[in-house]
Amino acid sequence: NTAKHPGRGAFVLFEGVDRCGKTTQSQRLVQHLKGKGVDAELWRFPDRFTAIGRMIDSYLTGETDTDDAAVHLLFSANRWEKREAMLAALRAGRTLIVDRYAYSGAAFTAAKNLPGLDLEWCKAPDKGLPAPDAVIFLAMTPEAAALRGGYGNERYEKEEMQREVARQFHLLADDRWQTVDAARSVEDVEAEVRRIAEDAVACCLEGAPLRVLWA
Ligand code: 2DT
Repeated sequence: NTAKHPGRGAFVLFEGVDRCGKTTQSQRLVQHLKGKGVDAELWRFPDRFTAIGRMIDSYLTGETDTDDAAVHLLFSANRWEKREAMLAALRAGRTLIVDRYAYSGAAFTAAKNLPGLDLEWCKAPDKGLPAPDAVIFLAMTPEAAALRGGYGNERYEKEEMQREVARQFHLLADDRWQTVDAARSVEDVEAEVRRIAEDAVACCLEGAPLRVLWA
């Protein structure tokens, strides 16, 4: 009985290297879904507006230097502190379109190639967080991304780092992962994004269970 059990919202995640179009596509997707009557909301990680998020922001802008392991755990804690609100929104039937999450968390730290901080170590603190129903990986080479107006001034916005991040992302691809060629027009990418998101919304309405990372 759909009236009594309206189903839950979907958790649709965008991942990809810097400048691949995540922010544009996630914003457009929310507008599109709303236009179709879906209760949809845009979230992004890091959420720089919590106390933990302000520490992360100050690290990213270069204002402070933080130990790599410690800052990795801050990024993870920044997801854990949003977990209850995320679960409540999904249960209330709200679809969350999320710009970066634990896949960025693992890929960026692992990309530093530091002793002890391998991909398994990087994934560990996020184990048990709500898992996305679909990961839309906007695939683009760091070279092509760099041509899109260049990188900004934040800590990780360098081509060499982005190349290593892309390599780590490929190691993280799982059964939720859908690769979308992002080196096309905004409209072409958007058409594919809409199809993936609408599928996820439909599955969740029908009661697809919410999973946890990294299962
Ligand atoms: P934005 O440019 O999207 O605000 O990202 N990052 C992100 C990590 O290193 N770990 C994480 O867990 C997350 C979510 C990616 C800011 C930068 O922070 C990186 C780019």
